[in-house]
Parts: sequence; C-alpha cells; structure tokens
Amino acid sequence: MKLVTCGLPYANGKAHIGHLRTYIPADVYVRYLRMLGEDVIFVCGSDCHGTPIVVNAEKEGMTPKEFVEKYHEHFKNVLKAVGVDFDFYGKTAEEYHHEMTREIVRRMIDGGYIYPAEVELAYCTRCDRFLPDRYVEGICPYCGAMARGDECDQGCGKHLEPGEIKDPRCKICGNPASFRKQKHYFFKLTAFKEFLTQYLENLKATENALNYAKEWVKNLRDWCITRDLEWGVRFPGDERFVVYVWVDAPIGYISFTKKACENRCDWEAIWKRGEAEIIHFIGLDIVYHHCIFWPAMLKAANFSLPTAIVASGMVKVEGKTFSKSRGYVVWVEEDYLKQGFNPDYLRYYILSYTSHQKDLNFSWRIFKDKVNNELLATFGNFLYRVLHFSWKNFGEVEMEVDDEVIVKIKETREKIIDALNKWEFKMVCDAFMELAAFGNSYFQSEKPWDLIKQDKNAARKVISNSLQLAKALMIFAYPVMPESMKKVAKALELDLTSCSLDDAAKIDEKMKVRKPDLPFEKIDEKVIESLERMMENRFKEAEKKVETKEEEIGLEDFKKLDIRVGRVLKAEKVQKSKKLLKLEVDVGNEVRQIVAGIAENYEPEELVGKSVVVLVNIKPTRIMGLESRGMLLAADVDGKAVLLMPERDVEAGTKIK
Ligand code: B3M
Ligand code: ZN
Repeated sequence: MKLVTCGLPYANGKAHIGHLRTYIPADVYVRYLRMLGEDVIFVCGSDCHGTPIVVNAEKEGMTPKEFVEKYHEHFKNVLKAVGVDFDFYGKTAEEYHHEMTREIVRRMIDGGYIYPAEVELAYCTRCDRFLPDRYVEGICPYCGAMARGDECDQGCGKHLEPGEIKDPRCKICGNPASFRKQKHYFFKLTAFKEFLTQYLENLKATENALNYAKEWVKNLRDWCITRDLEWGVRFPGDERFVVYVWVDAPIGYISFTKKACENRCDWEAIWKRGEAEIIHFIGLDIVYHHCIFWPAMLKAANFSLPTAIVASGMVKVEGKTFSKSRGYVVWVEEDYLKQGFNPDYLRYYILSYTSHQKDLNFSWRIFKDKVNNELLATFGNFLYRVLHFSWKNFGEVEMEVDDEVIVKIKETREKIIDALNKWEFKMVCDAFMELAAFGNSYFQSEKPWDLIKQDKNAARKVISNSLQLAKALMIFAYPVMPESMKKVAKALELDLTSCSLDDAAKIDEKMKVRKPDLPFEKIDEKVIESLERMMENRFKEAEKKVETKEEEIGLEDFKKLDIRVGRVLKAEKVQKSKKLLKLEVDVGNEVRQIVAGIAENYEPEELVGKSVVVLVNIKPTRIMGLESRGMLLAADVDGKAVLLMPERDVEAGTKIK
C-alpha cells in the first residue's frame, strides 16, 4: 500500500500555477502507480490556520471560518477541473482534524518532548496584544532583509522563532512593537539530531530536498509550538494557546488519510504500524518542515515516518521569478480555465517542461509551441491519422503485430517506470513522445494510403502495427492527459480507466475502429498575443503598486526629519543667478544660511520677518560656492515654489510633527 500526499494549500487566496507544480505531478504519479497495480491512497486538503488567514479574513470583513470556507471551495473546484483527483480533500478547520492534532501533541507531551519556557515576544502596546508570526514585521537577524515574524521570506528564507525578529513593528497599526515576556511551549527538536541524521541517510528523496535537509540538521534549535491566538487547534497542554500552524498542518496528512480510509482501509496500518509507503509531494520552500520538523514530531508521537519526500522546483512566469505582488503569476481559474483551454495541455506542460526538481518557466508562447508542435503535430497527428485511416478503410482490423513494435512498446514502458522511480516526469513524457515519433515515421514511410491500392493485406499489417502503437500511446499518456486520451480511446472502444500499463503490449485478436475525434485543438496565435498583453498589463499595474508601496514610510522614518519653524532675518539675491536667494534663517537655537531656488517667485524684501518651514537636518551642501544648511519646504505648483508658512504666529524653532 502507498499513501501519496501533496502539501496543503493555505485557504488564503486563489490557486495559481505554482500550486499545480506539486499537485499535477503527484496526481500523474498516483495514476501511473494504479496502472501498475498498486493500491494507492491520495489525499490533500486546505490548510486553514495561521496568522495570515486571520489577518486577511479581518481585512475582508469575514470570520476566519467563512474566509477559509470560500477558498477551500475554490481549491476543491479548481483541482477537480484540472484533473487532480484526490481520494479525500479535507480541511484542517474541521473537528476531526483538531482531534487528531490534539492526540498527537498529547503524545509528544507524554513522551517528555515539550517543555515550557519564558520568551520575549513582540508586543504592540497600541493594539494591546502579542504579535504572533505574520502580525509582526521587522528585520531578519541573520541576513538583515525585511522579514515576517516567522520567516525571512524576502531574504535568506530562514525560519524565525518567536522573539527573534529585529526592529519589530505591528502589522496592524504600524507601531514599533516592544518586547514582553510570556510563557510558551517548546518542542525539543534538538533531542532528535541523531535520529534525523540517520533518518535522512535512508530517506528516499529528491536531491534538492536532501541537500538542504542534511545541512539544516547540523544546526537544530527547539521550536516554540504555541501561539497566543484564537484561531487554530487548542494546545492540549495549556488551553490559552493554539498550536503553531506548522504543527497541525502536516497532521492533516494523517487526519485526511483516516477520512479517506473510512470503510476502505486501516489508517493505523499506514500511520502507526509502518505498513505502507508514505510519499509527500511538496514545494522546495517547505523542505525544512517536511524533512526536519515533521519526522521529529512523528517520532516523538511514535507514529510512522514518511518514506519519501518529492520536492518540486519553483515556478517562473514569463522568465521572471514567481511573485504575486509583482504580477508574475498565472491564476488557474481566471487566466487558464476561463479561456476554455483543455486542462490536459497544462498538465502536459508542467510535466514535460523540465526535470521535476528544476525551475519551471511558464510562458504563453512556449505553451502554444508545446501544444501545437508537440501535442498536435507529433502525438495527436499520429493517433488521428491512424484511427481515421483504419476507420475509413477497415472498420475492423485483424491484428498482426511485428515483434519489433512490441519490443518498442515494452521498452517505452520500462523507460516510463524507470523515470517514475526517479520522479523524473519529463522523462516519462519524453518516453511516450519518442514512441509517437517512431509511430509517425513508421506510418509515413510505409505509406499505407498507397499500399492499400495494390495490396490490402500488406496495408492491414501496417495498420495493425500502427493501431497497436496508438493503443499503447493512449495507455501510456493517459495519466498525463486523462480527458484527451479518454476522448480518442472511444474510437477503439477502449476503457482506459481499467487499463494497466501491461495492456499496452497485449495484442487483441481484432480491433474495431470507429470514427475518431480529434484529441487536441490548435492554439491560435491571436489568443496567445492577447494573453501576453494581459500579462504585460498585470506586470505594469503591479509595478505601480509596488512603487507607491515603497514610498510608504513608517512613523519612525518621519521622526528622523528635524523640521522646524524658522524666521527669515535677511534675504538677498545671489549674484549671477536668476533663481537663487540667500537667506539667513533663525531656526531656534541658531541662525542658518540657506540658499533656496525661489528668486523667481519671491522678492527678497517680502520674505524678511516671515515665518517659514525648514528641514533642519538635511546634509549641508554648497550651491554656487555658497554654503546652504537647511531646506525651505514649499509646494511645487507646476514648478513654481509656494512657501509653506504657519497659519498663525509661531516662535522660531518650534518643531513640526
Ligand atoms: N500550507 C503551504 C506552503 O507553505 C503550507 C503547506 C502545509 S503542508 C503540511 O506552501
Ligand atoms: Zn534572512
């Protein structure tokens, strides 16, 4: 028995192509395993907890429960639409999941792996609350990048423990946070160093995951596993807290397995007695949680351990690093499904573009080329020509297949199995595409359309070989493109849902052929052009937003500015300059010489005695050889300076806040 899972998407936004990079290969893998006769359970579900969900629900004026429900439904529908067919798709907000989490955490407590300790945590005095995880932003203590409370997401990618972040600031009100002590609970991850080192030695995993994990295991720290929040799974050791989202999320794999097993199998055989292989498909960004934290938790609770971790590379969009805020994102529902594209095209793209471990670039142009040149011109062309010719000229074919063809088919099957064992899905696609190319050149060189005019029996032999190849191709490609293959298989009255990979080389006595449907449709250049334009607009829009956002400053930045009311004591024109006035301005504790570009708008004499607004701590500079220490603030009215002045008489030196 095998259990296959996918990383649980946060019910915190729409499904994008980055998600599919995990789910589609996992789905394809499961379909192949089943065609190899394996008993497989395939589960996933929505990750409903964590601070971003609470924060975003608040923003949308919903309760967290309503909020996660909305995105849960979205994910369920989108995944179904792209043919990702889980046995069970749950959500961690459900009671059954809370129960399972509490049982496992209780076991960790009973095992002596959880201890309390005081920690200094970010606390917002204005909001009067502790600031867990995403409620706080600040500076990463490791690399200095801007970071979130639990993760250096823009810099070194490290997990941050509560209290670690520097210069914390409340995400809700923007106030600088202070630190306060609070008692929390820690998981003794450090006690698992030896176990994990050993475990990683034997773990079947993609290189990308293993390389990172083997480095990380050298430097473990205990994990704070409680959070001061309402939304989440209550921590059984102290009901004031909930458990950290990364404690309960992977337990979803177990609670969903239990659900999937109802009346069908024994979940404890899988998760307590080690009687199944447990294979986690994840993204490269959550390797730490799956290769370090999760096996240690399972070990502490005396549960079965994952046997394999399959990490996919990341996704790029039109050559740029995936980023929702920068607009480098392809939304599955509105950008893809709503265009009416066949979901199988996307499945094929994701599988065949590159090695599963490498970065995948999604581009609409490559998409079109792959569909039109590979799926249509090679694969679909062969299937359609063979089926169409057979239907038109024979209707029913007495089969007689050359050994060479059977050998070719068996070789392809071996290649596919070999590639699956390495989780190299591109190699799977390459194998069946190669067989399609072989079929094409065979059909082309034998010219059955000529042959049939002279020797119908010779033509039948060619068609019989070709039909065998066509059937094999449908079977081999079915897991990758289930709907399209089902559609063409109708012409052979072949039920792919009950086929095994072995059936590809089995020779029927006779094959009946009906009028075939075209398996694929050509993608129109105009459609691609309009999608490219749509993407470009999206990038531009996002850029604008990012720019305005970057101009936002915090209160503490503003406080750095020393702005005061000043009184002009003297003013005169700067010689040889049309624009400049040289002023002497009393700024409270001293008189400063300031050179200002306002001569075209103000006469020197009208300024003397007036109150102005001065930025005092700007770096001194020299303008036309004259020192200027300070800057007058003015409104820029189409390039014309209009000086700011206090609305009533104010003493020179008064601070502006
Ligand atoms: N919900 C999604 C992520 O960080 C997170 C995965 C949980 S898997 C147990 O990509
Ligand atoms: Zn960092």
